[in-house]
Amino acid sequence: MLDQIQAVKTRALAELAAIVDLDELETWRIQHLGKKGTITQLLRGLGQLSPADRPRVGQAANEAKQALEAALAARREALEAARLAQALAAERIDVSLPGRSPRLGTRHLISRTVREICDVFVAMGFNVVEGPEVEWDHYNFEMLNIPPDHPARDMWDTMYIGEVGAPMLLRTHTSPVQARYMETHQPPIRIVVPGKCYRYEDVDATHEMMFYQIEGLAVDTDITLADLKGVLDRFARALFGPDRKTLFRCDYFPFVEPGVEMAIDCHMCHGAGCKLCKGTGWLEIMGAGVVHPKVLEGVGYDPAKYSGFAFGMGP
Ligand code: 2NM
Repeated sequence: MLDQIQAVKTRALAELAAIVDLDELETWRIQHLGKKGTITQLLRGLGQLSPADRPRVGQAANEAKQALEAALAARREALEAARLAQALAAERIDVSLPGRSPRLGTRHLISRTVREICDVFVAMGFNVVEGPEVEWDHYNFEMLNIPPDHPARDMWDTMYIGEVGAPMLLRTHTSPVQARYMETHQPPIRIVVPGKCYRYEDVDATHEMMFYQIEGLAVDTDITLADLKGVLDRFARALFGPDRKTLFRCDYFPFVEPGVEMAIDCHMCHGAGCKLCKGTGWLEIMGAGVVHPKVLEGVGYDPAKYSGFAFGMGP
């Protein structure tokens, strides 16, 4: 019996020495020290011994049990320490590593063009002004010399959104902002007005119901068509290159008199005529004109004292 105890102890300790993880360790514990474990079985067998042998064998069995328990505790401590060390090594974070840089977007092509155009006018002393996209018919049309039954209303396919005491709409151009600005400011005025505009359109690859416009307005004493031509010619050369030629032809807009369209010489064929300029050598880039005296009167300016020019283009 003593030999048997010694053999169980030796084998158990040898097995223990080979154990490298905590799950195996638990299996080992159940196998030797559990309810049906080897040592437990030996202790149970003591009852069958003679009273003379029992104390000596009992003591040996208890010593073996304590030796295994002590060895188990030591092994568990060592394995837990090893597991912690491994986890610390694996989860180690180098806080000195550079961060992953976020993917940056870019400014939209239209936004960039709007800014570029506004910057040219800002350099000539204009201020950038913005206003509401939902407007009264009053500011979008009536203040701009376009009364309710005026045939020029056909020029814009207007999206009316209802009546709130008076008809409301989505602005068809940014001109109502100029009207509002003139109502609340006195000349001299130099402003550019970028923003979204809305017209009822058949949507296709090149037409949307929402589009951008940039309009401009200068009002002062002694403003003439020559000022319009000088400023817009300077603008065209700043945006499209110093060699650009400009051409002004008659056009009609109800809020100006005279009205003009401005063209630049085609950058593809340099005026020779090509597909882009439809053989004309010129590209129309904006409408403009001398502000109609009725518009000036409507905002409370004396047309005998003040005059102005205005223009509008799509970015
Ligand atoms: C254009 C063409 C011609 C224009 C006129 C005004 C205002 F409010 F001063 F009367 N703002 N914008 C104007 C004139 C706009 O766009 C093609």
